Amino acid sequence: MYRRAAALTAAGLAILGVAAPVHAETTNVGAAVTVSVDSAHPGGRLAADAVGLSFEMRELGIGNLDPAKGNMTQLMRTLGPSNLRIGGNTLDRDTLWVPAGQTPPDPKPAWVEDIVTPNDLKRLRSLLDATNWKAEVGVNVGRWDPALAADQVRTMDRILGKRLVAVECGNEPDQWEGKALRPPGFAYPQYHADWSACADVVGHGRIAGPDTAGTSSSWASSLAADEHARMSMLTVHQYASGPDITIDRMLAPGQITAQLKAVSSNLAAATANGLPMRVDEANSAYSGGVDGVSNKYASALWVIDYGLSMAQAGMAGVNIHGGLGVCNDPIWNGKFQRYTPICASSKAYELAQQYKVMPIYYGIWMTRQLGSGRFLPVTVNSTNNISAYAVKGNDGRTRIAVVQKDTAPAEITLAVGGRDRAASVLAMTGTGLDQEATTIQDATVDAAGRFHPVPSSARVEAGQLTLTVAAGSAVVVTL
Ligand code: BDP
Repeated sequence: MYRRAAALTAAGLAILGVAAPVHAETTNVGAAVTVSVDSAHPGGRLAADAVGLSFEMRELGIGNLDPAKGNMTQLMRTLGPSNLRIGGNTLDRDTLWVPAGQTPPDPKPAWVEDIVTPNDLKRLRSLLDATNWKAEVGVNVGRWDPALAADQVRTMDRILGKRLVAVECGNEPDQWEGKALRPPGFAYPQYHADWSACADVVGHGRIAGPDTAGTSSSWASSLAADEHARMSMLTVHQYASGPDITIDRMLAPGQITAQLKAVSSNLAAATANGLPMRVDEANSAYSGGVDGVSNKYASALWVIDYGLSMAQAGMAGVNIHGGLGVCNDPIWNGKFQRYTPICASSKAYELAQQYKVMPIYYGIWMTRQLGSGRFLPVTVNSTNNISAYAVKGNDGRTRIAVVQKDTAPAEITLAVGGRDRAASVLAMTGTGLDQEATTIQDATVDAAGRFHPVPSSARVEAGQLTLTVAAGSAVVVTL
């Protein structure tokens, strides 16, 4: 397994542009890399909520996402306002909606594991208000009950109000047949009929779907063509790979290209039908993630590339999926969610909703530092495994992210043009791609969920800024 070749100094990098001495660790710096930013041709938008979170419906049913407890509120504030999607397998398989004033059936149907009530939505509303996030919430269509669905939607409108950006009609319908939620032969026409029944209840203009497990599923492009007038967003799910993923494969240059290719047909269908699109459930590996990969530092590098590449390709956003159980333990029904950005270090902490963050959380945080604006074309002049993104912010600042996945540090010159000016730099580093330790500017998220890494200063001179970027690291430069 690859290890970072050189330890970092406190600042995390040497800013050669201000004639800082090249420190010892940079002596094995590889070939020079130039990243050229074309400020004259702004392209597609980076939305402020482009990289959000996704959780299972069960988290509502078991009392999680509670702003009155623990540090979830602060962990969401630390990321900054975004999109919280609530659905997943537990939506259709396990979750029963129980209307206000009613008690759960006794005995409960055998399939019911979790019960969601209006009180759970009130708690969610408080969390969304406290953090300034918005939510997409699912309705159980796998086990369809029109009266319950209508009550849930009315209640969501009343309680979540403007915080509800979209309703999902069921999770991963393309797997319902395999999960025995539908009879053999369940195909798009049958699904379309089920979806229409849900849409009749939800109402027009704010349905996100179809939330297919198949990233390239034709059900998504068919639904966009058939139902765009009743939809607000096209959604599919995407995991970088399955249980066979390795760090090397996750960070290989072809990985993101393959993920972009997998969404391309549905993204084109969304665009052709005037719908924005989100990958509203995403992570490194389905079936709960892979120990040693999904829960290690390498995942933080992958998610920066993933989130920014998807947005640059025209996706409205992605939601990184997780579960609020004990880190690296089975979370529900014996299933792991090793890819989770947020989890508890013990059962006691889980119950107190006092969480720690995993490496991928830091990667999400880095993507969030690019803010909102328009992507600028970037050319990376190198054969190294380095990627770069630039955004002209709505605030006028230019922000550049560089993800350095090589095994040696690199001297990277950012050719940004323009007058001499100050810049600031945030560097994310780890002790090894296969280790958990992750820091940004040597800082970590504290127990309260607060995070205030202090940027390094740098300077653009003669249109250029040169950084020595550690092996296996990422930087965000703000001009
Ligand atoms: C997705 C499901 C989600 C699971 C995930 C996984 O929507 O509930 O947690 O797979 O397999 O398909 O980890």
